[in-house]
Amino acid sequence: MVLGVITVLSGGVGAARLLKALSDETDPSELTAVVNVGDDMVLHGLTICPDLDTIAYTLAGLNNDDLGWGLAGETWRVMDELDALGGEAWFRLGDRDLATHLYRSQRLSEGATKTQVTAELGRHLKLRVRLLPVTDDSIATVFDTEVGELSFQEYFVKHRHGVVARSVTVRGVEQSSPSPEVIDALERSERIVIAPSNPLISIDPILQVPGVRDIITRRRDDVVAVSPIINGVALKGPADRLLGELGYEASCVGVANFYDGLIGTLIIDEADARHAPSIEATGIRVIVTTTIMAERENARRLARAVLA
Ligand code: FO1
Repeated sequence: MVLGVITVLSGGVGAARLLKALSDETDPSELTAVVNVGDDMVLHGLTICPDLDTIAYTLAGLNNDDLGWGLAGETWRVMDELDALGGEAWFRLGDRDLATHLYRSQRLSEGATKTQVTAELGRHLKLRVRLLPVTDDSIATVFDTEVGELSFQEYFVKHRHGVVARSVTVRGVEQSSPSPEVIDALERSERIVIAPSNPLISIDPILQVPGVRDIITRRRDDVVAVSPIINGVALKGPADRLLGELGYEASCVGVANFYDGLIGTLIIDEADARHAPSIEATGIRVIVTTTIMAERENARRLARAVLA
C-alpha cells in the first residue's frame, strides 16, 4: 500500500511495534516518527532517551522483547559492579546499551542537537524510518504523587508506576519549541498517526510542545489514533490507571475524549466494538480491528487499517 509521507506521534513499545508493522506495509523511507522526549533523563552524567532508543532498537531488530526496553542478548557487568559499589543501579543500563548513551552524551557535549545525534545513531543502525525527537530543548515529565514529586523514571521504574498520581506536568515545555524538521513533517505528511502509546505521559508531552497541538488540530481530518486501551486495560504500562486517576474513563471512550478535537479517526479493538456508536456520536470516525500486535499478521492488519 502506498500513501505518501506519514508521521507517527510516538512513545515507546506500542509505537515501536506499530512503526515496524507500518514499515512492512509501506515504504519505510516515507515514515517519520516524532518521538516523546519527556521520559529522557540525565543519569551518571549521561543523557538517556528511552523512547527514541526503544524505537530505534525495535526497528533495527535488536530490541529485547522480554524486557520491552534495551538490547537483546544484553549483559549487565557494569550495572552489577556499580551496584556492588553502592551506586545508582535501579535504572539498569546494559553494557552494550551504555555505548548509545556514551555516544549521545559526548556528541551533545560537542554541541550537536538531539535531532542530529538521533540521525547519526539511526544511520549506524541502518534505519530507514526517520526518527525525530519532538524538540531539541530539555523537557521533563514529572509526577505529583501520594509519595511526593517524582521524575518520570522514578515513578515508572523505581516505584514501578504503583503509586497514585495526582497530576502530571511537563517541565520546561512552555519554553521549548519543536524542531524545524518536526514542523515540516507534521505540515507535509499526508497522514498523521497517533501511536497506541500512553496518551497522558507519552503523547501529551509531544502535544504540549508549543505549536504542535495547533498543527494537529488544524489537520484533524488527516489524524488517526490507535487506542492503547483494550477492554479497559492497557496492554503494557499504567495508561489505564492513569486515565482513571487523572479524571478520564479508562476505556477507548476515555481515549476518544482525551483526543477530542485532535483526531478524525480512532482505531479501537474488536473487544471494544460496543463503544463505536458512542464515539462516533462525538464526530470521530471509528475503525474496529485487532489492535494487539503480538502476532505479526495482526500487527500488519492494524498497519493496513492505519494506512487505509
Ligand atoms: N525500564 C524498567 O522497568 N527498568 C529499567 O531498569 C529500565 C532501564 C532502561 C534503560 C534504558 C532505556 O532506554 C529504557 C529503560 N527502561 C527501563 C524502560 C523505560 O523506563 C520506560 O519503559 C520508558 O521510559 C516508558 O516509555
